Amino acid sequence: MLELYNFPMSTCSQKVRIVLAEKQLEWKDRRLDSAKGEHLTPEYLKLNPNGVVPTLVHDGNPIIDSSVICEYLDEVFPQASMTPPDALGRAKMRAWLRYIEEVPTPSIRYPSFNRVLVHNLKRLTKEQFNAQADRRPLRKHFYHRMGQTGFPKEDMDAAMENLENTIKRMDKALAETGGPWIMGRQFLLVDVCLTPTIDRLEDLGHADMWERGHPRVTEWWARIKARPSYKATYYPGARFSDAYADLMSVGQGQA
Ligand SMILES: N[C@@H](CCC(=O)N[C@@H](CS)C(=O)NCC(=O)O)C(=O)O
Repeated sequence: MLELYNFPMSTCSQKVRIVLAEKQLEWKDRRLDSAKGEHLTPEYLKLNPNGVVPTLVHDGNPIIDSSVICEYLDEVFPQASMTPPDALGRAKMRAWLRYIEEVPTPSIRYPSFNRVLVHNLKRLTKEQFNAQADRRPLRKHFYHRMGQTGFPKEDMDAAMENLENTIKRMDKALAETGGPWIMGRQFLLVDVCLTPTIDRLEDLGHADMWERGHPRVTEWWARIKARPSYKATYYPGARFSDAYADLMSVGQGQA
């Protein structure tokens, strides 16, 4: 049995949901409520000591870290493989996965928190906020830096520059390989793992980052959205614009 502990709107959870949908696997949706801190309970921390989602539990065995989970699923369920058949291709794809973990995945948190998620923390007292931050095994200092008013401009600027660079890198790769996917003809885990960042940017109103000047990324994005796995992953309530329509209509803020 496959169980996925996840949040509907978490970009890391969305990577894994895309893979599950691509492979048409049956899985139990263990949806957690982040506002209630359900990812920080002693029971959940036994599965994932980092106190983050997603966690896949396969026949009782917990597997953590979204890219690791994606690779695990692709190895154990080889149908519709999203891994190159040759060692060189696999090395190139893994280099992309490391880049995604190092650059766009952390960067997208800044506009996400400043535009939307920080609002959930504003109504807490200072003491309540500190307690919320301090109980996070991996993100304590990240939450303290954000505080209850959001990340400073220099952090936002650095994050947006990293995201611009990711889009440029995608465009270059699509030009070099000829597409239709990032590494060429095969739809791979690199395409999967880039999708939640691009979706979040679009959700936050930043589609102009590729629509102005990166037509290859625009076309890639249209192809991603045409796949049934996109619709399965982004069900109603899985995007900020569904869940926080009020916040999304009040202008761009710092993001
Ligand atoms: N490296 C981890 C990172 C997971 C992660 O940061 N998850 C976020 C949601 S996208 C989370 O659970 N955050 C919890 C929090 O902010 O308290 C992975 O790829 O699975």
